Amino acid sequence: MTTTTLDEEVERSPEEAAFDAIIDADSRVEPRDWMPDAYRKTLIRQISQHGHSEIIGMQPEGNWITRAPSLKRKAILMAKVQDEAGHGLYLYSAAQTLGITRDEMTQQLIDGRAKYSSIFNYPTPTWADMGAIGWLVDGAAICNQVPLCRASYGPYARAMIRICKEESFHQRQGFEILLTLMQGTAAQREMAQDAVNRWYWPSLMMFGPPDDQSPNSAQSMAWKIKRFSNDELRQRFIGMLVPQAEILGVTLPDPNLRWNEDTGRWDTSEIDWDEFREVLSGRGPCNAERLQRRRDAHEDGAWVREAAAEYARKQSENAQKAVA
Ligand code: BYC
Repeated sequence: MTTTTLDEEVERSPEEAAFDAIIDADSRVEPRDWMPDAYRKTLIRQISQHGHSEIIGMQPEGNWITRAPSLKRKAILMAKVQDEAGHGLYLYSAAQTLGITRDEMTQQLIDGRAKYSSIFNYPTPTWADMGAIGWLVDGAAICNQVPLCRASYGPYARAMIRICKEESFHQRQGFEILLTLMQGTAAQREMAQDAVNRWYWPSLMMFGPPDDQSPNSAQSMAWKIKRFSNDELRQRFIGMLVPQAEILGVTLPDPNLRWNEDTGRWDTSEIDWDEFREVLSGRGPCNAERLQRRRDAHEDGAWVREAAAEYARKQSENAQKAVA
């Protein structure tokens, strides 16, 4: 972790020593504390990507708001998508405390320079996809994000607490959609199984590359931003899914999935990491569509930003006149 040799100890500045002490004590780093540039950079990278994922993540589900099968389903889906907008805003605010502006982050996203979660580059052709996203995608998000509530950077950790509470509701609503379909007609059961087949593997990819190919993990764990490795969390997620799949009556689409008593781990088929790399490099099924939609929304919203800026300018002009 932050263990140092005697030589390094001599070279450490008081600021560095104070930072290391916060990390060692499992305490929180706050915006005004000194922090290494690389720590700041890593947090900006992870938090902004996380925020972008929430914002782009509104699209696959937004696709179904007008077609939800009942008024109740529509109201629930609208609330969920609104929650995701809120998560994006908390995360952008947390990233802003590190010295990047919201405009810069937005620009990085719409220019295609910033990553967002691979999972949102897959299509949502049926209503059952809303169930599979809630159960699998939000389920994976919870596994990944609960440990982030203890991340060493205070504003990120605090944002994650509220986000996780809402993600639990999202996961349950997805489970309930699938349960309802699985108790329906043969066609509905088939639709639910088909959605699970399509979302299962991409949801496992959400945890990131295998540990031996994850360039950021070791340092992020030493800094206590990440508390568990990508593979550890992926294993935990599979362990959570297996009994839930049984209750639902769906089959997880991996013939090699079984608990290995000797290793104490789930044996699985090989994840298709080529597909993951393709999606990350912008060649997934919906990458172009998702980014274009985000760019269009940004352009369509230009008048709102201009009006808000003009209103703020007038307010400040009036305030200055009042003082004079
Ligand atoms: N997709 O060294 P690694 C949600 C990148 S939102 C895309 O392991 P790290 C929801 C990674 O960024 C879910 N890129 O990285 C929203 C890195 O590239 P750079 C989003 C990925 O950061 C709406 C490179 O691969 N959740 O749940 O240590 C509706 C090497 O990876 C992915 C978060 O963002 C991926 N799947 O670990 C419903 C959680 N995986 O940046 C639901 C916060 C890896 O070096 N983030 N990459 O160019 C994290 O926990 C970590 O950033 C990750 C990756 C575990 C994702």
